[in-house]
Amino acid sequence: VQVKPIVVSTWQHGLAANQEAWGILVKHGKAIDAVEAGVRIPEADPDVMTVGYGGYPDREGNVTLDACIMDENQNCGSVAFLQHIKHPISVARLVMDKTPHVMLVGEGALQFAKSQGFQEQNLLTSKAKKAWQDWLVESKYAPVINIENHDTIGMLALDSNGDLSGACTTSGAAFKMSGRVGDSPIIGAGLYVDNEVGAATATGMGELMIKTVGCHLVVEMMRQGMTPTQACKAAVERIANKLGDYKQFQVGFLALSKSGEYGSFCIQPGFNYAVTSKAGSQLLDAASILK
Ligand code: SD4
Repeated sequence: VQVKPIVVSTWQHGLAANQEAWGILVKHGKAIDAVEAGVRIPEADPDVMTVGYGGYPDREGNVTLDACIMDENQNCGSVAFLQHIKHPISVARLVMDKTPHVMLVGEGALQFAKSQGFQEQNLLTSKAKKAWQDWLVESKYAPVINIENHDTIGMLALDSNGDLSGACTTSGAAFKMSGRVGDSPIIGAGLYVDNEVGAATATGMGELMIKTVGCHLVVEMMRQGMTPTQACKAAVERIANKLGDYKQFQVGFLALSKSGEYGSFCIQPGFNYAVTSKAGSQLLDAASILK
């Protein structure tokens, strides 16, 4: 059975994002173009409160965005702590395509975006502002993350040429400390692609993915012969065994192999992911440690 092209992405909002990516893949477009176009859908959607426009702000009320992208040649681009720009993934793409660097952050990332023609805009919707004001009533300044607020989109695609790429974009943990950067813009933590082996992306409490370089770990486990599901499970177990009381947290990994096999694993039940191929689209529940 010919599995390629295929695209997978995290959470329910992945369905609409995959649809956009699929429009490119089905016309024999490149995986890198598909993943960029795909994740722009939730970035622009004000009802997706954890990515791009409409994302929850930090505890000062500022929406700060993290994103990265990686192609089949190990090229990558990333932005972190970027404000006022609706499509951080496209800025990350231009960091990859047009600069000698991998990461730009904060004011420098914003200046670069503006130099490339991106317009500054207010990303804080009234709905997100209200949620922040509600949070402020009890504001606890401990860096604790609600599992409900972990809805980053990570997308992985295998194109008809057999090439893999990935993209990841988020407004990060809701009501995070100002300046906090999660795993999503960190190559190897929130996203990793190796065109010989496979690709992985992550969602959940980013600090845990950074501490384990989680997505790189998943890809390297696949290199050693694990299936995508086995590799995701091994990475989740690494986190669970080493990093404290895992029952308090959610992390989920999603992986796609060079042959088009996909799999996922998480700590808490409730993480789902979207798969789109010639067979159609479906939303699947990830297997979890806790039941
Ligand atoms: C972060 N991993 O900033 C992101 C949040 C997330 O689904 O995944 N949300 O830690």
